[in-house]
Amino acid sequence: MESAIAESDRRFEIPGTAQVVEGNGGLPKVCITAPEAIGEMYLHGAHVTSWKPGGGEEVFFLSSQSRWEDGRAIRGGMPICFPWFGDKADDPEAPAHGFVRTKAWQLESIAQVGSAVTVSMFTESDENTRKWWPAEFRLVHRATFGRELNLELVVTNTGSTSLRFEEALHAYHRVGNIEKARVRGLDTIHYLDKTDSNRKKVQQGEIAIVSETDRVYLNTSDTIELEDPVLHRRTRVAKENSRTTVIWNPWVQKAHSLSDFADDGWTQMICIETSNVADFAVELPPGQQHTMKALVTVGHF
Ligand code: TA6
Repeated sequence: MESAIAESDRRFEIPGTAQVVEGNGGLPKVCITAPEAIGEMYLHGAHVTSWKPGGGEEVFFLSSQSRWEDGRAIRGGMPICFPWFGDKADDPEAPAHGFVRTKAWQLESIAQVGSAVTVSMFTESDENTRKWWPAEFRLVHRATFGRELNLELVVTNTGSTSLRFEEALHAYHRVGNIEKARVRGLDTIHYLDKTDSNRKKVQQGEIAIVSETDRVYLNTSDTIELEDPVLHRRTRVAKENSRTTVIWNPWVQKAHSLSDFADDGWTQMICIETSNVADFAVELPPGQQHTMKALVTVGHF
């Protein structure tokens, strides 16, 4: 009896470039070895866990203590938050950041596009999703692994009533030393400070991480720049159809409180999240589609 992974590989593999293999915890993943990039994407949560442009350094942080099991989110890489962000406003029992990051998605296609590879996965409303969220939807995550990482999150309202949802590409960027890194592109932007009862504040200048940082920057479509003098790397995140950016570092105590995160993990990561959350949740009429895009590029200095 052919395993589901072997069957999937037979259907979608591009010899020498993309395979479906067994990953951590026995979870299926797509492994990409394209001329311009190496990468990994799990069907569990349609979760990008690795991208190495030009075969060089890893761009994403992945927790050494992450869980790899159905019903749990992978810690690191790029989890997808949908259809709500953080805690569900009207249901404290609901899973944080929604339900699509903890479930198996289906592989739609793998395609070679020039010297890059595009992987497309989807998930849809079902009896489990309706328990938390009585809506009909189809969600596609399309990731193109090349010198750049091109990400699209496509929501289709397949029902007969309007949808209201939040979404985030909750990317964990790897840094050499968080205390030396700087984030630019949010100067003068208003933000909600989740470490201070969601008080509304204004960003002044670049961001330096000096304590637990958990901020939702509002009404901004600007490109974010992450400067890392330890890895001599400058990462840019440009976006489309996204009006909020979340910046997160758990620092010492919060890192210690997370069971799937090493105590010193906070020194090597920062989350930069292309999103539509809070007052910028998306309203989507029946039959309509919304596509949020992010383009990640990496330069060295
Ligand atoms: O994106 C920032 C945030 O919402 C923080 O509040 C923090 O909780 C983080 O996400 C991680 O959430 P998780 O549910 O993955 O532990």
